[in-house]
Amino acid sequence: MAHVTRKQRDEVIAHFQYEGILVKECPYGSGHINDTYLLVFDIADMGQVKVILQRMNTKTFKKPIELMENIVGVTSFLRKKIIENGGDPERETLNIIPAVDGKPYYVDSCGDYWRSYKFITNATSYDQVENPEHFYESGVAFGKFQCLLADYPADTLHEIIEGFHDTRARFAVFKKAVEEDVMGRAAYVQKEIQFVLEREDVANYFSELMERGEVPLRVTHNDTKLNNIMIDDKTGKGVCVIDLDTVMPGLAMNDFGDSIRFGASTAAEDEQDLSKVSCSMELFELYAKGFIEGCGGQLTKKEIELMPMGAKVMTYECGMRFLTDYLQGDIYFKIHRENQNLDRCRTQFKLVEDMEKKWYTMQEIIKKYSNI
Ligand code: ADP
Ligand code: GN1
Ligand code: MG
Repeated sequence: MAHVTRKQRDEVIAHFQYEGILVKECPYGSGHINDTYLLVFDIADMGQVKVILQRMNTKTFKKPIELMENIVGVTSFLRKKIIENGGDPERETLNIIPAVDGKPYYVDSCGDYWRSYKFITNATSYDQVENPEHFYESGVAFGKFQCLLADYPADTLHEIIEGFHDTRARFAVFKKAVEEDVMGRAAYVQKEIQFVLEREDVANYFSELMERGEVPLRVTHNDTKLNNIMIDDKTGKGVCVIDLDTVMPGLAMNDFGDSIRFGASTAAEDEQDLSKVSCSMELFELYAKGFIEGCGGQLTKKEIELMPMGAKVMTYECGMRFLTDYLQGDIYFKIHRENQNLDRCRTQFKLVEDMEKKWYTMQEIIKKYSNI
């Protein structure tokens, strides 16, 4: 998408229901998809108030109006439940700030779609685990999120990205990207390509189980990385699950697995020194305990048993997506340096290999928690 200009941002800011004087504005966060800004307003009597402003990525989210319908639906549903449970709806779910015309988004004169949220204060989103307790708490919160949405009317949700975690379909897209090789990069990444091809069974695993009706579809988050949750600075608890773009019917094991892929890694997602990358069994166990507890008894025995597989499938899928994007010329995930998607792919494959080595341990850990 084209670079956001100053003039464009001024126009956008004037079209949301903001109060006070704008005193600060800067790019914010480390998401790979949307363009996120932090705005600070000075409001008489209230002091400084922060908000999040985002340009939605319409290359990724081709139906932004439907996307916002999903987010309005999910956040108002969560808001009701949070109030019923005596929680604070201003902090425990995203709060949309409407545009001046009352819509939950604004379309600017360039045709870009924007939305805005209240900033969740006194909380942090982490790119890597700094305190293991936070990771456990993020598991509890992502588990609870799924549990709260258990009776959400799934048929009212638009499928925002078709086949988002259909790993088998992503495998087919990957093979096509290798064949087309539009950037002439395939020759340099033969090892990585082979890594994917040798594991076609991993790509097919959940699709086959679903076809056999062995696991239920639930309303899931589908992008449960640690930086998509706000951890309360005081209590260390997961106060709010954010980045709701991909809330869709999905598999519990994938929500579990995507958190492991990102948070249980001992290194950053784009670490270049692969000797630093492994899947920590301590973090795996902490997260498993938190997630299973957070789900409050709703998971079936089979879903719990398949959690190690969720971790492997999500890590393999994500690595394959990074490699596909590298082959296609970095058109999906934002990059900040050359070969960043290739580096990201390599960390994922290192993690998959490490999980393969630790498979027995992962299964033993999950067994311990299968009766909570
Ligand atoms: P992306 O889809 O690009 O990952 P996110 O919605 O996750 O976009 O936002 C990017 C980052 O912005 C998050 O990781 C988080 O750090 C920050 N962020 C988003 N929404 C809020 C919010 N309501 N309050 C505080 N920080 C937020
Ligand atoms: C993207 O939006 P963000 O940065 O939280 C991606 C996820 C990937 C993740 C890899 C909509 O997440 O699927 O797992 O990058 N989101 C989308 O870090 O594709
Ligand atoms: Mg995000």
